[in-house]
Amino acid sequence: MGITRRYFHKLLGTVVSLPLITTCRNVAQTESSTITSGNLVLSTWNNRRANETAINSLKKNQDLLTAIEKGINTVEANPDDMSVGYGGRPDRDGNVTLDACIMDHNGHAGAVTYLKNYMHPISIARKVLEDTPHVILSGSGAAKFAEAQGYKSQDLMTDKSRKEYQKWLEKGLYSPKVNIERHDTIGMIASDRDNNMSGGCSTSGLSYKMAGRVGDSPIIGAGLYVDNDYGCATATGLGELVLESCTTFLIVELMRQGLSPQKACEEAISRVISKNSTKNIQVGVIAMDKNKNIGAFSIQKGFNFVKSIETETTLIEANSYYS
Ligand code: SD4
Repeated sequence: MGITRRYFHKLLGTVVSLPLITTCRNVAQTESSTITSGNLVLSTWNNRRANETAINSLKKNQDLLTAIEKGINTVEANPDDMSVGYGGRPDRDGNVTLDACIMDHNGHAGAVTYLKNYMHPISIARKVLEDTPHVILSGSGAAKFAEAQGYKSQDLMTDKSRKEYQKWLEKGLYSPKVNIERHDTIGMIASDRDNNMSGGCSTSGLSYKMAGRVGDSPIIGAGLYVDNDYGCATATGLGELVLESCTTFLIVELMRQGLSPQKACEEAISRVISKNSTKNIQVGVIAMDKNKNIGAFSIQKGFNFVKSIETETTLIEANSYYS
């Protein structure tokens, strides 16, 4: 059933060789932000409601982690988003397994991986950060911790996701899709009025993945990275590629070395491309620096993100390597 990882890499085929800092085919326009002060929230995909929830929370002077948690909670509870939380597509054994992480402006992080039956992994990840000596709790240990924290377990499948899964079982082919439905995994990064930055990321991972598979989203430096002195970044798409290139750590490190968020995003995507043939695979990234300049880039066309400042929320189409 499905394809093996080795076969998958074979499918990826010829590697493209690129110089260190590349000139991308499709030059970005998200180079700078319109604001240098005030609250700013960016989220992957068209997660408008999440962004507005987060910016409203910041406007009320709630702290960054609360804003991020509240924002991401709206997506986790939405049964129509089939890549996150409740209603998320299951693994190939029919279990919805969730990954999430959160990172604060002090550089501390909490994460849960392979968590079953709890709707709000971002909240539990925050508890890991705040109430444990660890960074990651996984599987049954994460569930036990969630229960001890007062979270109630529940079935996360909906009629729709169950029906889709039954249909999928007829062929049982594993083929990650580019830009599924365009309202996918949520990665959120935010900067407050003091220019402190934090971020969070939450997903049900790739549909019909193998049981036990953990993606990039809960891994610090892959799905999310925050360095309050320089910037932060989050990623979405085919997690294996993000994991193998430490994509968000790389973006922040490149900003630390002086690249703008846009150039850093382009370079990090180019690194992914340089190691893989990119037909039919998608990775999208967003980033911001200490001065609230922003960047975004993806391999394929079709990746978008939302940006909220205190007065408005805008959906922005990211530029991509392939047009
Ligand atoms: C994963 N990166 O588990 C996630 C999936 C994703 O939009 O971002 N989908 O690989």
